[in-house]
Amino acid sequence: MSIQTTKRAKLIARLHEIKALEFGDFTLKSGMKSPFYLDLRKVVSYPDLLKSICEELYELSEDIAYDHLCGVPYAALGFAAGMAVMYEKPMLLKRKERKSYGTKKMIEGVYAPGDICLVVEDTLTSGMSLIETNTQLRKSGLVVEHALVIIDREQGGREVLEGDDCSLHALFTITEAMDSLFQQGLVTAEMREDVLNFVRANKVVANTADTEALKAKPNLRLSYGERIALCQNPVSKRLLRIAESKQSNLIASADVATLDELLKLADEVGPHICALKTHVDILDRFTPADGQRLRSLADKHDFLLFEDRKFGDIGNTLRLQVRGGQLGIDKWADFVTTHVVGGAASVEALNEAAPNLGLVLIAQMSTKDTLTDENYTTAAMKIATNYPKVVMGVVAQKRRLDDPASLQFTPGVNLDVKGDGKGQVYNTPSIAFNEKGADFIIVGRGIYKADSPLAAAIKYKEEGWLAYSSTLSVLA
Ligand code: 5BU
Repeated sequence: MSIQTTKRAKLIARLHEIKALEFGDFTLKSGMKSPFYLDLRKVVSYPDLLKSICEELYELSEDIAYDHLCGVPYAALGFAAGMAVMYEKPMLLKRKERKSYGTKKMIEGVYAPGDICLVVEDTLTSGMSLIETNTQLRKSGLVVEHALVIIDREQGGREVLEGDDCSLHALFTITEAMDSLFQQGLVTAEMREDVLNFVRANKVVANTADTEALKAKPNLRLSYGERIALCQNPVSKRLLRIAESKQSNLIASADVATLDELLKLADEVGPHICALKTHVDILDRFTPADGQRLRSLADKHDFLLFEDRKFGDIGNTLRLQVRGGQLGIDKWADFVTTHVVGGAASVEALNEAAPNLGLVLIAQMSTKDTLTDENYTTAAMKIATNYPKVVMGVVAQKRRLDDPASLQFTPGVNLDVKGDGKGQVYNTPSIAFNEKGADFIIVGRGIYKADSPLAAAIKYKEEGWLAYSSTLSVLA
């Protein structure tokens, strides 16, 4: 056994000894029964152990360049502070309470925009609290690309973090911890199996090992979290991560006439949406600098920017349109719509010109006499699935491809009216999810024309989430 292995084995044995890792019959906060209980907060009472863990975490981070350390409050504060003192690394403190939109800072400490922050967490389950910390740090101008955790419970958090562009470095996975305890004679084979079966059966999101199994069950309606692992497009992963953490599948379509109205609406409904859809060519004024103002709001409230540009031209023109012009779409948008009337070549051309933009193909329109017939829609959806790294999915009114890695965006959603007298056909969120196969609903006038856009956004968010939740299959 190498020195390295011995050190790690001792560490896990000591965690077991102080009952930071306990086995038995536990009832979790959710009411669920668990055969083990993990509480690394106890470690602060054992300086020797705290020190060894900090040493190990530091070794794990040796190849990562960073300016600051930040522990996810509260459990990981001791570890981040320990590393900061032992290795003379500056630390930042993230406040736990939500900002009440005053001047109260969420991040304490001295830093400059663009500084790199390494995040430290004790245990990783769903990854949601880590993501909340990452989001706050990023909103404050810091760059977050890596996270250190002591124990990864292997319940899918790694994939959730991937969707947040954050690489995970774990000291132990729960499998490694259980194997080591078993080899040291500290747990029985049966106990090890119980724990591992429990974590496998209680995935928060699917992990990579489940990918093939999930693909083999195409008719299952998977959760946003589960689909993060299946999607190859990085913007899709981000969108799914936001949907899961904000419990919102609502995309507000901000078809207002002026830039001021757009910015106001974005700030108002921002906390309740996963993306803001724009048509910036209808605004009274817009430059790429205004795109950056939108970007700041998107970062502040954690939503993506979806420019509904509906490209549809030959490759050379597409390239000029996406990169040039007065709008500078590729400088600020996260994803865009494109018609595929020009064939797969248009997808390739757009991707070549703007490789970081997610593409959503218009497979079917919501108007009553649309020309997107069955053949066209099927062909468009085929192109979508042929380019999984580049294409996020389709705009459509009916799901025809059961590929959980491909997202369906459904406009034409309104709770109050059936049409607009100009061809638009409306359905409710419930019909969009239950009958049309939507993954994300797009609501325009239902929100920005409402007396209170904020109240309307909350209503559509709640209806959308309820409708989506009712269509979920439980991951076996
Ligand atoms: P509404 O106000 O909720 O009707 O706005 C719907 C938005 O979705 C609007 O910006 C349209 O341009 C967009 N849309 C649509 O309604 N139907 C389609 O088939 C496509 C886009 Br593609």
